[in-house]
Amino acid sequence: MKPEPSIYQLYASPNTYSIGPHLLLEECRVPYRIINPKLEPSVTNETFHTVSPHGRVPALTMPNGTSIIESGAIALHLADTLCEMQFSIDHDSQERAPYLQWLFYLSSTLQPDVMLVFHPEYYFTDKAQQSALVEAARHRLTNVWQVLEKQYSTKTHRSSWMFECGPTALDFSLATVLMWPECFPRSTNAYPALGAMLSEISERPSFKRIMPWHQRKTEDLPQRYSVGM
Ligand SMILES: N[C@@H](CCC(=O)N[C@@H](CS)C(=O)NCC(=O)O)C(=O)O
Repeated sequence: MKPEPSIYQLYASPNTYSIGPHLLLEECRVPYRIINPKLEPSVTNETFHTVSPHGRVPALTMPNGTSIIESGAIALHLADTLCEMQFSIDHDSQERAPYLQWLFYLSSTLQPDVMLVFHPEYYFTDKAQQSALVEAARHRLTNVWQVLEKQYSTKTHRSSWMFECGPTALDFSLATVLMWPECFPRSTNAYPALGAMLSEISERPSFKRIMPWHQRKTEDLPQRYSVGM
């Protein structure tokens, strides 16, 4: 089926990197539709693979028909263009550069080792080699979590968010990974500032609305249609 380009359409699967962009669509209260594609390589879905060349989620098709992939880019774009920058940092703010830095840090420094923790089979068929790779990746994540914990615990303002202006695409993107205990070499209690940010996000109506689907407690897709659809 060809997707209708008249509203935001997020290709998403439960409990994946789709959560950050999904939260932002909910927060911004724009009409959107979730498409849950089959991710198995054996399933051919021409439309999905045109939008997402590697067949991965998330991918976003916008009302003007343009599509983008990469959770960080989708979150940044949604935060910049929707809700009057409510979940972004202004281009002329001194905090814009650190905001971009940390968004890229999540994609370029945190994500590669997260992927290794979940998918050692992409690299080795041998189980012992897979375990060693997971162990090594988790060990490398120790440093990353320490850096992020330090950043969230030593800021000069008192809120749980990275930036004083309130929650941004950065917090929503990071919260996704904070919900995956597999990525933590030690108990998540060792990261109280990150935990405080996650618990604040989990109080938000957007989180409560979408997470039952991501946690596979319901089959009902949390999505919002435009009036009359
Ligand atoms: N760098 C991409 C990673 C996307 C990604 O790997 N998504 C996973 C789910 S979290 C996926 O679709 N896996 C299916 C596959 O690789 O076939 C992003 O941040 O969006």
